[in-house]
Amino acid sequence: MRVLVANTPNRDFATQFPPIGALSVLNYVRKNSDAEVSFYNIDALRPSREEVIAHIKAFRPDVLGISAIVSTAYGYTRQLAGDVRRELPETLIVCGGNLASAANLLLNRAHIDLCVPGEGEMVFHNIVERARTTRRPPDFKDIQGIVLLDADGELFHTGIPEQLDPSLVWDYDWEDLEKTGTIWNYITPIAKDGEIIFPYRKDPRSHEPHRQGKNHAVLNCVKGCVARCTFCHRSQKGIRHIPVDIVMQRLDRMMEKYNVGFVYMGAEAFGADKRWLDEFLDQIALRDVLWGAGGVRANALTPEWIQRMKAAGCVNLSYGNESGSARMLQIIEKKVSIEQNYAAMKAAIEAGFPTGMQFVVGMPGENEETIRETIDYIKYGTTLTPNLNPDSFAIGYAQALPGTPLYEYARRNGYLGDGMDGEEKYLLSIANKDACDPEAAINYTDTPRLRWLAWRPLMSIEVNYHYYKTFGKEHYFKAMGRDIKMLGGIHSGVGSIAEDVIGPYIPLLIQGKPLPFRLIVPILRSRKPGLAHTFYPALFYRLRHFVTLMEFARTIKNEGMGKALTLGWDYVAHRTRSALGLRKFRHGYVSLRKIVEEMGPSPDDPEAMRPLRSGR
Ligand code: B12
Repeated sequence: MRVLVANTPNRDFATQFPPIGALSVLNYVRKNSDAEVSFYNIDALRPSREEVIAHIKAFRPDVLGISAIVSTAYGYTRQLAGDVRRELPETLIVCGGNLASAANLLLNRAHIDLCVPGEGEMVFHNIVERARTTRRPPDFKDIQGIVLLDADGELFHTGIPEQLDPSLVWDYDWEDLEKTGTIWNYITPIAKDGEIIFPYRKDPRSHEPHRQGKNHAVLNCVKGCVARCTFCHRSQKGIRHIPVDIVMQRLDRMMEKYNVGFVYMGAEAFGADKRWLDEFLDQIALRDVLWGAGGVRANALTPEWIQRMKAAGCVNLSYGNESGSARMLQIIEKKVSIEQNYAAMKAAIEAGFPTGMQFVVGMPGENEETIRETIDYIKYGTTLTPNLNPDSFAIGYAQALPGTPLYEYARRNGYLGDGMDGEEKYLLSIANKDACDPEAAINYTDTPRLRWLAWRPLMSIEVNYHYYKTFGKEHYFKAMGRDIKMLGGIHSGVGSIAEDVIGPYIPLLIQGKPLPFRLIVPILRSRKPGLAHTFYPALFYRLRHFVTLMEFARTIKNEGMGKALTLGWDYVAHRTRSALGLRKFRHGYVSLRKIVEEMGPSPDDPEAMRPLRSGR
């Protein structure tokens, strides 16, 4: 029995977050059967379409498992499954990962035989065992955790199986990455071009002699989350903390075998369980590694816990701030108050962490006032200390993904077109699209698209100028010059023009001097014209009332007069509608999940889709 698991390439370059979902499923089958298993790291290797098919044909899998952990991988998954269906008709094609929540499309339109929307280890093992005798999807109906088309072609959900005990979660073998020659994409030197990477370089401990030459890696320790934000998708219920002794065994092996001395906690709700955190901090402190924690909830850690984390080697933490508006935090069902959002930033910055901020704008209900509240919050968070970069915040537009209330809101309000055709067209339109790319995003607000597009540059203009006014011109440009390379990492935009446009002038910035004004034209002509307001904060602040007009001009330049006029008409139509009091968003500021639930079950949905639509 030959089993191949492959992942999908997301974004322009491979992530450094190891494909732990795929590897855990693979390792579970290896440990519980005599099947010959192999991993194909398409995300890291970035092979061409022809090379992918040649690789899979050479392996001749009986079962191919596609690990599609983001729903923006629909396009790639459909293409891959189509190629395999054509070349290897005997192979059973299974799709796992978060995309599997779009089972109606995958099974009816994308050549997938079986979808595994939840935790895959046990389910995939059962599938592999059953595939020894049959490849007909209806013959898998008694195996829990699968969505398939039954003998009548009807969608059938076989039920949600038990989840793994926390001690068995993410039991993967790094050697599977060694075998694919991709391990050094995930175990990386702590220094790049002679500079220790962000955020570790901000902590003096990272420069201690005994840490030089050590490697960095992701350490996974907490699966799931305590919250259910309405734009966020996860198909598994609740939160599980991997027992600390197991986490430490895994860390010890990484330190011993791969010379790891720096780790980033791969968690979506780090610090939610204080008894676990207490033991974790004691144990990790003994290992003298430096580490960062992502996915911390703003109401999870007191300043005392943050100080303890710092003492145990933590150099940074990051929150899902999402919004500076209490009303939008309701819509998002963040279960965090605006006061907690403010206090969280204060606690992290006062601990000396270079904590940046992350936001989602454009959820239903967002308007000029809520954007203003978020601008004020970012101004607060980025000027708590002069040591941060004015640009240390990221803004993504709300992106509807299957299995989230936002997706159901979009679907039920006609934003995704009709039926499966509409859904497929939408998923193909966001194929490999980032939330920070508004072009692929849908405007769910009552604000005209031109103004909605202008919100993000307006936020940067206001926040940059506030920093500039707070700490002064010289400090502003020094911070820009100091972090230009670091910014390359965070805001790939700056990195891209750093070399060819402003490169020679970085020394000027480092002296606290502005860029020559003549550079504004090449920057505006570059791939990231929006960076002009980063380097000319005072000028763009004075021009802030024309930011919508600038979006109009940018649309003419990038997409032509036709598209710009369409947006112009949309602007007039929106303003007329709101002048007449005709609003799309006619709900109170309550959880979007509640708003969708009040719409009742969607009439045209097969029963089997219900658990997938509602997510966890
Ligand atoms: C690292 C990461 C990234 C990396 C890399 C992703 C990658 N590897 O390709 C980067 C930064 C590129 C990224 C990008 C995005 N990400 Co991201 N990312 C993550 C993060 C933090 C870890 C990913 C991971 O590997 N998790 C481990 C998971 C997959 O393991 P697991 O749950 O145990 O896996 C189980 C099941 O999924 C299943 N399974 C998995 N594979 C397989 C295979 C088979 C055959 C079977 C049977 C089962 C199976 O069994 C596994 C074991 O139990 C997750 C959050 C999280 N902690 O999961 C978000 C997450 C995956 N990302 C998310 C999103 C939304 C995005 C973006 C779309 C956001 C955006 N629009 O900009 C972009 C992609 C944009 C694009 N261009 O396509 C969402 C996905 C939701 C969804 N339905 O799509 C997540 C879940 C965060 C969230 N909660 O919202 N991301």
